[in-house]
Amino acid sequence: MSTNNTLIAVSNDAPAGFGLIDHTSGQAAGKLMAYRSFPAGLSVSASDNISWNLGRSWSRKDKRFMKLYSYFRSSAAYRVRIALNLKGLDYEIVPVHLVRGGGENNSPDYLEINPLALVPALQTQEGPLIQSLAILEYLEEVCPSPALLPQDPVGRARVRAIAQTIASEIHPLNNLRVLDYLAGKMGADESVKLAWYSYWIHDGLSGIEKLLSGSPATGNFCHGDAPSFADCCLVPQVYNARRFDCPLDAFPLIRSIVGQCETLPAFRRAAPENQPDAE
Ligand SMILES: N[C@@H](CCC(=O)N[C@@H](CS)C(=O)NCC(=O)O)C(=O)O
Repeated sequence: MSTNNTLIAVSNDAPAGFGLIDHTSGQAAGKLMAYRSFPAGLSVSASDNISWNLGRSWSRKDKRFMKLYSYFRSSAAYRVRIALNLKGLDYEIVPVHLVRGGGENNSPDYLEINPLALVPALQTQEGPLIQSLAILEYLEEVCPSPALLPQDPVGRARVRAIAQTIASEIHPLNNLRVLDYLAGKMGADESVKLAWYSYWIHDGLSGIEKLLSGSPATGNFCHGDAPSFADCCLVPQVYNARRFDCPLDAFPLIRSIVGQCETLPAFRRAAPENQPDAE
């Protein structure tokens, strides 16, 4: 596959310091990780080993490049972990415990990264990015392949609508701070809290099941036969539902799509139980 004028983040095994690509041979160490637009005149092959140092090197060795502030059970962080894995990007997990000591997300150090005291945050060379859907959009722009949005505008709108339905209509109602407020300030006991949780999961996933079953665009995944932003959001939401024993019998299509996603290593590696901070 020849990819004219396209290049490349970097490099698993690059030697210390990155040399410029030899434009004639295309030789350097490493493996294709991501694409960036590149000045005209360069032609490289996706199978070439390349590293890149034009002032904005991306390196697997240089873990300062991308750090994901994450909590293993955070479904918003889980979305980003899936997208990073699907795109084959390397990153370092920085665990932020949401419960211990009143929540490390409330520490002054973390508030410098995300003043909203929420995970995830993605630290890039350009600074920290927050809000999982904004981070997904960023990743799609800096690393368009493999695409997590369809090519056509209607398809893109549909995928974003499913992702936003999960991220905006379901997840915020069941976030930790909301549950803590219910229990603390509103005096809800554990059973009321669980009833609240289950109700909003059921209500939200009912809507998603309708969106999926009512559209010929649904395939093995939420949109067609490849994973998209929608699947990055659906799988963590279903993980939350299972964690709190919310019944999923009424959602056969959701269960089938999640099953399909879970066959992919990118999804499995992103799962809470496979995180370095899993408990
Ligand atoms: N809209 C945000 C939501 C982020 C969010 O709510 N994160 C949760 C974990 S899933 C969190 O940090 N909760 C801490 C808290 O509620 O105090 C996003 O998509 O990034």
